[in-house]
Amino acid sequence: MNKITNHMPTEELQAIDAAHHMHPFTTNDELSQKGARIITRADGVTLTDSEGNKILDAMAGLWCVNIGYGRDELADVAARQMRELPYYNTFFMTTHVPGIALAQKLAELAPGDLNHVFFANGGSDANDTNIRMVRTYWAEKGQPERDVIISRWNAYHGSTIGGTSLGGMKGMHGQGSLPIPGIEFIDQPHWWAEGGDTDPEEFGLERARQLEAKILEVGQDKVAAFIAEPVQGAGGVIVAPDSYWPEIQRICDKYDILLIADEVICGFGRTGEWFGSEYYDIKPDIMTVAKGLSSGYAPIGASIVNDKVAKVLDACEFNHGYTYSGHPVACAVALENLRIMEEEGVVNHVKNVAGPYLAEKWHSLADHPMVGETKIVGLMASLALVPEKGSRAPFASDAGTIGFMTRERCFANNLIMRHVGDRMIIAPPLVITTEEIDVLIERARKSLDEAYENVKAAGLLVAAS
Ligand code: PXG
Repeated sequence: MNKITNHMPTEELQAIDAAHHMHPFTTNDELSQKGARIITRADGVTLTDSEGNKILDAMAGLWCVNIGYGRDELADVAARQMRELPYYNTFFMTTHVPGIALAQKLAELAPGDLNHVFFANGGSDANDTNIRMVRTYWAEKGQPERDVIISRWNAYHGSTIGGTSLGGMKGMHGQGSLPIPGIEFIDQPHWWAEGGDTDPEEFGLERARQLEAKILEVGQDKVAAFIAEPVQGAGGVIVAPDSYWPEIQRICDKYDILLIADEVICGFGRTGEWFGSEYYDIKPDIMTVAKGLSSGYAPIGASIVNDKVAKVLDACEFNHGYTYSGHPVACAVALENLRIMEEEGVVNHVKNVAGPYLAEKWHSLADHPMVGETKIVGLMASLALVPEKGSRAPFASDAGTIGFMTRERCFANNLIMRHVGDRMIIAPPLVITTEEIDVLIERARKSLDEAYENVKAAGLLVAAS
């Protein structure tokens, strides 16, 4: 068998990929017809594909390459750690230096008394850990019937059985007989799509109070926890009205419900604060982290737990763990990533430089004839595509048709901007410069213009009645 290299012709690589590689969230038969785009290298915010195209990655991979591609320091640390101690576990009364150091660093960075770290391999399995943690917490406190976790429709919490169950994506629940028992859902605070005639702040309160209603419906003595992303990422960068989070916090406090903040996307600077919980001034009992923890250079996730919950869990044997919980190489890489973020002031760059600059440019797209609202928090942003300026009516076509057409123009213009339904989203590397933001916006506008022409030509610029 020939060795597969970057130098093989694209079609050959695509054919082998199609024959053997099953892609996530993909209709693989369709992909094999089209051929996957092959990314061969990357540097800073720029990807290079097998045809030599230079693409601005405004999604930071999958919301994770926060310090940008091509940082040799991380490669060096990984190589050094692999030579010194490539693997040892943290079960059975052992530990190792990278695990100790990263746990301490996370306790220092995380707000309040979130001082205890349980490692996982990514966000999905960290959320599985959280399900077992909160249920074990209540069981240990003598309330084992307190096992219901409340989540939100259109949330994303991962792809494992637990992550999918916690997530509110109905298309995912349909595959695999999910959710598991004991998960309940309330509506998302998505004013643009679901707010009707209500004032946004009133709507935010109404959606938060659904949590209270759900607790009372299920019974306070049955509810273990509420889980939510500070800003819904994969759901379409949905930013809740300002009234929402304070009310959620009030309700969690009032009913003594554990609050799990899923910071897999919002954590590590994405919002311009270290954590989305700080941006919204919420006080979670557990935070889920992954992605930006290592800037995607190594797979790692964690549950960061406060003193109250850790005190109970530490007193029992928590029969849970992954072979690679606290993998030394992933821990070493994450530590180096955090060191660079601190040394280079990356969070400050998001808050005071790149964030405000992108916000101004992003909002300027609102004058486009096919753009409804524009939303941005830190360096995560979304815009609603609309058939009729000045109205929140969706397109008559199947949801996602126009978003997909727009994304295709972005691809053609060497910009990775994603669509969720008919909403376009970006989350670029946090180190993006103002010059690179100019290029991003220029390509986004060009792609919107071209998509608009295509949509008109196809007779699809029609609102649903
Ligand atoms: N929680 C949140 C909030 C996430 O965004 C996960 C958990 C799961 O993490 P892992 O590391 O197990 O994937 C995520 C992941 C997309 C997309 O298309 C988003 C994610 C993953 C894959 C695709 O937006 N988020």
